[in-house]
Amino acid sequence: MTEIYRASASSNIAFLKYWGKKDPVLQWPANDSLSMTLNQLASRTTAFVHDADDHSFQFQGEALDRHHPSFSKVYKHLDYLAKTFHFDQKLSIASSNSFPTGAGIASSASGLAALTIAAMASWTSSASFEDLEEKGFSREQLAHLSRLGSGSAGRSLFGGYVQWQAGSHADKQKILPVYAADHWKLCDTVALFSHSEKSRSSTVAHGDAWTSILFRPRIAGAPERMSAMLKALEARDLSALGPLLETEALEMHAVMMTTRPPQFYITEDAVEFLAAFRRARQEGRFEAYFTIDAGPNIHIIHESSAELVSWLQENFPTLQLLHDRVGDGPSLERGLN
Ligand code: 2P0
Repeated sequence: MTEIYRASASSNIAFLKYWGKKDPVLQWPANDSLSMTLNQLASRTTAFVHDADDHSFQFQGEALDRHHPSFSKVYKHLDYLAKTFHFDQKLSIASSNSFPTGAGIASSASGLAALTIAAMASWTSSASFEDLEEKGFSREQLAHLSRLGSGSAGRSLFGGYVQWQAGSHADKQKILPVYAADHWKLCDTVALFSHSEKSRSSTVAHGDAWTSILFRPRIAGAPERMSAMLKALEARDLSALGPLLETEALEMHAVMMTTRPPQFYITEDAVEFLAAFRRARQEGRFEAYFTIDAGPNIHIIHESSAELVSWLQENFPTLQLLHDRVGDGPSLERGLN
C-alpha cells in the first residue's frame, strides 16, 4: 500500500488584476492584486512517491510528458521544488479540473496551487496543513511556492478574499487573506464564450504589458483603486465595488489590446453580451457587475441575484453558465492507494 496525498484548490477571480511583472524570474508582480477564491471551480490533484526515474503527470486521465507545451510548467515546478528542498524521490501526479482549461478561468491558479500542496505533502509525508506547517511549510510559504509556479496560484492558497502585495523588493512580497468567505457571500456566475485554449499564454503576454503606452499609468493608479476596493469589500458595498471591478477589467484589456503584439481576448459575442447586460442593469433588472480575465469569459459578480439568473435564462437560453461563489480555500488529505 502506498500513501497518497489528495489536494484540492479552487480557482480565484481577480478583482484587481495581476498583469505585468517587475521580474519574471522572481515572479515579482508590477502591482498588488486582490482576488476572491472560488468554491467549486477547482483542481483536484493526487500525488504519491513512486520508484521511477522521473515524475509522471496525468491530466484528466491522459499521461503527459515533460515536453508537452501546455504542461511543461508542471514538471518545471516539480524540478524547482525538488532542487530547492533536496527531495530526491520522484512523484506520480494525477490532476483534473472541474472546468474547461485555458478558457479564461484561471486554471493555472488552481492547478499550480493544488500541485504545490499535493507535491509538498507527499515529499514531507504531511497529512494536513498543520503537519506541513510543523515541517516548516506554513500556508503563506506554500502560497509563495505556488506563486513561483504561476503567479495567480499564490492567491488560491487561502479562502475568501486574498491580497498579493508586491512589496518594495521581490523578497518582500506578501500573500494574505483579507476577509474570510463568510464576510461576504459573493457569487461568480461565469458566462462561457469559449472552451478553447488561449492563443497566447498569460506568462508570455505578461511580458508584453510593458510595451503598452497605457501600462505605466495603470500601475500608477493601482494603489488608489486597491484602497477603494478594500473599502467597498469591508463595507460589503456592491454598488461601490461593482464599478471598480468593471473599470479594472476594461483597463487591463485596454493594456492588452495596445501591446506589441496586441492581444484581443474578448470576443464579438462577449461584447454583444456586455452591451445587453449593461442595458438590463440600467433598466433596474438586477444588480450585478462583470469582470474579465485573460480570456473571453465574462465573470458576473453578484449577491446571489435570482433576477440576474432569470434574465440570463430568458435572454441567453443557450449560453453555458457556471455558477460559483466565494469558497473557503484548499483542502488536503492522506489516504492509501
Ligand atoms: C489575475 N491573470 O490576477 C490575472 C488577471 C489573468 C488576468 O494572473 O506567468 O497565469 O503563470 O504568473 O498567473 C494570469 O497569469 O501568469 C493572471 P504566470 P498567470 O488573475
